[in-house]
Amino acid sequence: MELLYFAIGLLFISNGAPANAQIDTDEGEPYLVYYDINRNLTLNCSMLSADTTLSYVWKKNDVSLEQVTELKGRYKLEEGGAVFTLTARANEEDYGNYTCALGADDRSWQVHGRPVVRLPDNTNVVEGQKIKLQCKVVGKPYPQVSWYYNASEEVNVSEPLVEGSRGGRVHLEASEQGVDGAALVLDAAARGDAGLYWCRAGAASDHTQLRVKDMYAALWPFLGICAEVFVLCAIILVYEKRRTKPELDDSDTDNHDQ
Ligand SMILES: *[C@@H]1O[C@H](CO)[C@@H](O)[C@H](O)[C@H]1NC(C)=O
Ligand SMILES: *[C@@H]1O[C@H](CO)[C@@H](O)[C@H](O)[C@H]1NC(C)=O
Ligand SMILES: *[C@@H]1O[C@H](CO)[C@@H](O)[C@H](O)[C@H]1NC(C)=O
Ligand SMILES: *[C@@H]1O[C@H](CO)[C@@H](O)[C@H](O)[C@H]1NC(C)=O
Ligand SMILES: CC(=O)N[C@H]1CO[C@H](CO)[C@@H](O)[C@@H]1O
Repeated sequence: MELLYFAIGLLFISNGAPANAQIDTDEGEPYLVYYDINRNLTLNCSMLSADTTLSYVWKKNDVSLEQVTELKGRYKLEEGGAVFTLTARANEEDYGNYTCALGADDRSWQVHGRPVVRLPDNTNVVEGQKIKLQCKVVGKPYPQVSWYYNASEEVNVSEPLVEGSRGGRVHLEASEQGVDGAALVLDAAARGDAGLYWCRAGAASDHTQLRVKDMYAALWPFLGICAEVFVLCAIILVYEKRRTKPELDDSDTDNHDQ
């Protein structure tokens, strides 16, 4: 069943279609529907009924729509109550279980926000230091986040990164926003750790290019300045010596004169 949901989900993703669920299921299982955050959400419950006195009863998470505070003034029911449409942009909190019933017939949707993930384009770390990559996830319920690594753009194969990878230097933690496994900590970065780090959630993925800087990279300009100062001091010293020597000779002769 999970696989079927996933397949339906993929169907929506590949079509880029708005979440207008109109597939029929016999078992009364909920449809898994993805909506895009900041876009529309429409659910079509249109059913045929001989009894014209019946009306559609809609619920979100078993609560009548009128009583759902986060939906107040943000939706409309059309076509005799059969079609639910958000009149405002869908937000992250619009996910949940939606049901509609017409007499004894009912339909249900498991509505999920389509996941979007974000990583910074570039990440730098000094060799030997620890780095934490934060994968920002949008779309509830938050999906399972996984991490992969490619050594470079040209390498097709990717290495899955899990807790304990890289000889125990990789740790997966909850991110700042509280999504499990959405933060990757890499201890004691080595030069060979450079490459592409991918964060994936459902069909969404993003990557960051990790650069590992030479431990002495920051030190070189400083050493350069030190060397410069040293050479300058040496020149001044030599010059001073040359200049003071005759002066000393002068004073010596002066002393002799006195
Ligand atoms: C979203 O809804 C608005 C207003 O109801 C409509 O103009 C727009 O075409 C809809 N977009 C999609 C992708 O369905
Ligand atoms: C809802 O479904 C019915 C029956 O399939 C169809 O006639 C109607 O156009 C649909 N409405 C929307 C808004 O998709
Ligand atoms: C929606 O229903 C599923 C089972 O069908 C359940 O696991 C999930 O917790 C429900 N979600 C909410 C927000 O109630
Ligand atoms: C990488 O994958 C692309 C398309 O999937 C293929 O064209 C290319 O030959 C592959 N490169 C290597 C080195 O396997
Ligand atoms: C070139 C490239 O990006 N290769 C792979 C890197 O890892 C991702 C995520 O696993 C793959 O989708 C890419 O094919």
